[in-house]
Amino acid sequence: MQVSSKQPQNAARFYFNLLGFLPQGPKMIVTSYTNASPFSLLDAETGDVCYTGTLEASELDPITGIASTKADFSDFTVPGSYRLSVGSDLSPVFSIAEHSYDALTRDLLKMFYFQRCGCELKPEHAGEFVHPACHTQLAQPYGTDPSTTAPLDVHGGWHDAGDYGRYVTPGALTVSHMLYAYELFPQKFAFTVNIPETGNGTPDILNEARYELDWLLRMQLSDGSVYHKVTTANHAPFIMPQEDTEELFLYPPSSMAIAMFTAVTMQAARIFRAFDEAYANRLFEAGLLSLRFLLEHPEFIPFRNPKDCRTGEYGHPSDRDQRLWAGAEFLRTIATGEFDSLLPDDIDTIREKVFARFRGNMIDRTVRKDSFGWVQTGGLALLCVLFCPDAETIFSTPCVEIAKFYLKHYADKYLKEREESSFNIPLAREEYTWGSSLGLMNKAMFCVAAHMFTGQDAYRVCAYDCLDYLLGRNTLQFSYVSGHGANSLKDPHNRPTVADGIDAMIPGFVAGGANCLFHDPTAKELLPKLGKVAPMDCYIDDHDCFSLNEIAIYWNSTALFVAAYLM
Ligand code: 9MR
Ligand code: ZN
Repeated sequence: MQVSSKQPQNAARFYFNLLGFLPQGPKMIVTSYTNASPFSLLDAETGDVCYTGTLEASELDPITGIASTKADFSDFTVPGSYRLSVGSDLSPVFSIAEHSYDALTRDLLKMFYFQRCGCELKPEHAGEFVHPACHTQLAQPYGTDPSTTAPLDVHGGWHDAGDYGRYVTPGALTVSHMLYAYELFPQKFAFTVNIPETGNGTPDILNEARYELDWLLRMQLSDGSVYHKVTTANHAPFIMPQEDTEELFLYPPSSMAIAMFTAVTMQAARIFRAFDEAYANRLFEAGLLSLRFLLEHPEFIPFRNPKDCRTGEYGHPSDRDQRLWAGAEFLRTIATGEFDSLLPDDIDTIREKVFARFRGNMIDRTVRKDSFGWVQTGGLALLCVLFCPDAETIFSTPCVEIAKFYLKHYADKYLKEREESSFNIPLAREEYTWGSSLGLMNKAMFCVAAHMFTGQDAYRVCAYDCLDYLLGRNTLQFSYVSGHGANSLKDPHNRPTVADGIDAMIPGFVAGGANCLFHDPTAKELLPKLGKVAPMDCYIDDHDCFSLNEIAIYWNSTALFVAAYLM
């Protein structure tokens, strides 16, 4: 458990991004002063005053449980080491530096390598965090008889989170976050992260995404449907992955899994085309097969855990969000013309049907357009439409207008929420729930999209603010990213971390974050005892608290998207 602050008890408190600031980024530190006092920025070495300003007074905020003030020195851009001085109080030293987020971005990507299943993690790539290949046993389709139905080889992919399950919907989602990051700002991904494929001519972000895509392809059935997940019946205890040798089951297809598989294979086909044409064709054909299945099965195929299965459910009462996204990716990818030789004779009928449904879901207000999560994927459809060359021809002018409307509508809503927050972050009380890091990074991603699309700086600033929170500008003065920031995630709910006997935590893992809804027994018992009642305080760095301190691939991929854009 780790919640302590380096600052003395009675002194004023300073809440800031523990990784430091970028010269071109906004710069704001929250202080526990409550008056509109003057503040100054001091050179940490010489003590010289470099900048002066006045704190913005604020009132007690029920989300943070404190009254606080903001010191904004965004227009000061000189790299160096500084302290903030208010009254007789001095903040700890912090930096303004060009490369403040470079290592962070690399580690956020490298995390996925450590989640790899079905291959040995070797010392030359994994350092001390090695393990032999895991979960290589064949998997039995759930409810089938092994004497008549042969078990299948579905090795590979990433462990979803702190558990060893592999689930199609969050897997496809995470890959898409990575692919969009690459597709929208490829210039940011020239760096490598020392994985087995490094140096093969393909950027490492795509190499890593491909590890999951290969597994997704194994999860597809010959009729185009896709298994919802492959897991043991129960979560393993805290053991290393290679020790988890219980029987693996393939749980039945859901229309969410099929639609998300379709969407991500269509998107990946478009992006991998420049690097490996044969692979792109394979992805396209797999996507087309699943698309056909969706068209022939317009009904919702839900997924519920059978009674004897206790691993993650990733259920959802509708598949319209997923179908919207799948339709968008299909329409965009076929319009590139690059897969013309693979198109079937009835492509015009297929395109017409897909477009009609895409349009219906676009107009449907109940299908959310701002979400990049596994429950709702409408935000991905929005990215697909907005950043598509020749969008109006492919998606029709009214649909593009709808996408533009929602982009502005939600991004402006987040700006307003940020404006009203004493810590400058667009996170409402009810959003301090399981995976609040995703809630916040989702909004930051949306702001990145709005900034790219409109060029308006306020959206970029809001995205920085969200990252500042994740990296320490919160009431706990805690960085939710392991290995980044003086006070950072050390004891996550992550089986290998608990079982490996190594003291150090692998850098670059994002914790689920503050959650005031008491979703696990330890959190329920300890949070009130520790006096943590304000939503932003509701967090403990303890691996027992799975609803606060688990790690997950989609918490990393959203943070990766944001950090890479802003770095
Ligand atoms: O991230 C998921 C969170 O939004 C849900 O509230 C929670 C309970 O259904 O499940 C989380 O997902 C977990 C999944 O079910 C199994 N692997 C670990 C995931 C992260 O906690
Ligand atoms: Zn494994």
